[in-house]
Amino acid sequence: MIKIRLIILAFLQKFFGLINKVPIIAPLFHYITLLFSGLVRLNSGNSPLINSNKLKKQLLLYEFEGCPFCRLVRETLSLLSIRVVIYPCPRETLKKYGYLEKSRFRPIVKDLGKKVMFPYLIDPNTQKSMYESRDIINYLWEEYGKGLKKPFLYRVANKKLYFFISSLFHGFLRPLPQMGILRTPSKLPEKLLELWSKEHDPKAKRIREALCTLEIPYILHHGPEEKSGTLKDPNNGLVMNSAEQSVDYLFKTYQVSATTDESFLHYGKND
Ligand SMILES: N[C@@H](CCC(=O)N[C@@H](CS)C(=O)NCC(=O)O)C(=O)O
Repeated sequence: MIKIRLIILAFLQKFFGLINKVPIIAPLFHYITLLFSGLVRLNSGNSPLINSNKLKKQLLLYEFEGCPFCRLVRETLSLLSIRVVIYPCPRETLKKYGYLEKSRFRPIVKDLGKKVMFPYLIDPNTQKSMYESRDIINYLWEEYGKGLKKPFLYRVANKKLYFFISSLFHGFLRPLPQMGILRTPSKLPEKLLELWSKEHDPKAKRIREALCTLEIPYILHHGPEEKSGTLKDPNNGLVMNSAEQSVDYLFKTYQVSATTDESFLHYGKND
């Protein structure tokens, strides 16, 4: 069963890799797959419930875009409208689980929590830190969402069976290494970039994938101050509203060498 999934993923990786090189078709392909990756999750994380941007200290989340468990946590942050600093930890290789050597932020998680597993949340307001997506979600509701009603679609999307099915699509729809799966060596910007994002929004997801692949830390906002998909880079005084333009800018400005390129056929837990 797992082997079949990996063969399908490797096929899609090749196929999408080819499509991604065709200038007219590529943007359409991105739009459709990004749109479906939100729909498959029932646009969970849409319609913010509160605005807790007034939090004394910002939460910190170590995660990566290609990880379905991390998505669960971001959906909840988006729904509760909690601002968070994202430290992207894409994989260095598909071959080994929990591997780190050159990663920018993975070593921090290993030092702090003793495991290389994602998502990992730190809340400096309560001095709490934790692994396990379900524990993190429960914590966020308990700490920041008390008394608020969970929307129906959010509840369905969080059911274990539904999560299992949707996480298959998560990989099938966005299978390329530079979609927040494998790292690309980059320059570390001096100041944190800022992104306004609703979790299901295709534009915002495309930009998050690029920031993740490049291991660029950023403040993830969910508030109404800017439209979802707005990226600000205070290092160059730039504000961008287009996903294509932002992704292009990020790779041109910060990439220093090639993205790790591996086939899902080499995926293993630790070989
Ligand atoms: N039960 C954990 C599972 C977390 C998990 O397996 N995360 C994977 C990514 S999807 C991971 O950290 N893999 C190690 C790696 O990517 O090297 C949760 O719900 O958070």
